Amino acid sequence: MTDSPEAALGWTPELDAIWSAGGRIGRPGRVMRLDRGWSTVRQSIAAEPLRVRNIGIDVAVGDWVIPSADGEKVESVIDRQSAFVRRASHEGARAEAHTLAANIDVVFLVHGLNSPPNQRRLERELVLAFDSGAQPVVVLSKLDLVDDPAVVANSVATLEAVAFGVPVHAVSGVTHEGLETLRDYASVGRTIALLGASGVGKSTIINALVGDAVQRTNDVRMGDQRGRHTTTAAELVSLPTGGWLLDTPGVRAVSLWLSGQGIERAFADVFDLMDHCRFRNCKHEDEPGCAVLAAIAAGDLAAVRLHSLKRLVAEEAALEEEQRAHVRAGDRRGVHRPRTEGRFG
Ligand SMILES: Nc1nc2c(ncn2[C@@H]2O[C@H](COP(=O)(O)OP(=O)(O)O)[C@@H](O)[C@H]2O)c(=O)[nH]1
Ligand SMILES: [Mg+2]
Ligand SMILES: [Zn+2]
Repeated sequence: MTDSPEAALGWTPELDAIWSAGGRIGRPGRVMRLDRGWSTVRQSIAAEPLRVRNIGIDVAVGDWVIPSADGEKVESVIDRQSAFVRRASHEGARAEAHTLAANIDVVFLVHGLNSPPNQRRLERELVLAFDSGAQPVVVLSKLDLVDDPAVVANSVATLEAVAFGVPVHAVSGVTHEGLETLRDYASVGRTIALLGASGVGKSTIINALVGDAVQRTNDVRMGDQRGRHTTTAAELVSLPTGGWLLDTPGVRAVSLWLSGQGIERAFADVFDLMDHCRFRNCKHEDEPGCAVLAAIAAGDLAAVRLHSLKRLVAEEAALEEEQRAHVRAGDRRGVHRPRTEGRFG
């Protein structure tokens, strides 16, 4: 008898190493769905899923968990390889982190070709994607709506200019052009998620990948409500490619938590320049020997990109401050110190 969960569910050598270090206790299963305190857990592709309770434990869709011996509840959660973390609503209190989904391998950052490419939005999404630990991939949707190939090429190039090696693909969820490329990211056991503004075509792409119309477009057909499907619980949906797709009632970029490392990766070009500023505490405003300002003056760096970075750093600093307030208030959650600290004076 083997204790090893199937790779088809997304079990990886990294997860196996963590489980082994803990003594290979119990039998790990993946949380496929969450409903009000209950997890639907699959321990193998073949077996029926278990329904177990989440009592006093933070469980997210995509987590690998160990159910208790009696199968009643989630005993423990195996360290997440990636996570989407949401800042809960403020409602008078302080912002609080909450994990929306875990162990996502690839996140599609979806933008519509029917509107001008938005570098600022993409920058923010890239930061969030890198923060999560998932691999970002940019998807330009609604390819069928654009007749002029030069327009597509311009949108791709504009986003590539801030994506630094992150792949950019143009697709249509309607004609399915370009969809094969997306399927390649969803091979056996791999988990993908989509992030993007409302209306960019996420549900349409999901429908096309899943292969039937179980989902969920906002299209209301012929005056009835049949096109409207409301996803109420987050779940992992199986794909014909053997991969898994995270389907949620809505992961919005604006509601995700910024945590530091993502900024360094999404703005690696600016950070590389900052290493060459004369003063270690350069604010990149008017200091002599500022390599960032020199690059802007030389036309090698867009000034808006520095502004974007400063805005995101400020936003992150505000979040960190709220988190510290939590800790002072007795919350034992660890405080992450961003590497951006001190680099903007
Ligand atoms: N022509 C065309 N329309 C699309 C495409 N993808 C989505 N749409 C339309 O755009 C609207 C929003 O799509 P939806 O998938 O619900 O977007 P979501 O909010 O990101 O999930 C709907 O009216 C879709 O029919 C596409 O590739 N081509
Ligand atoms: Mg949708
Ligand atoms: Zn500087």
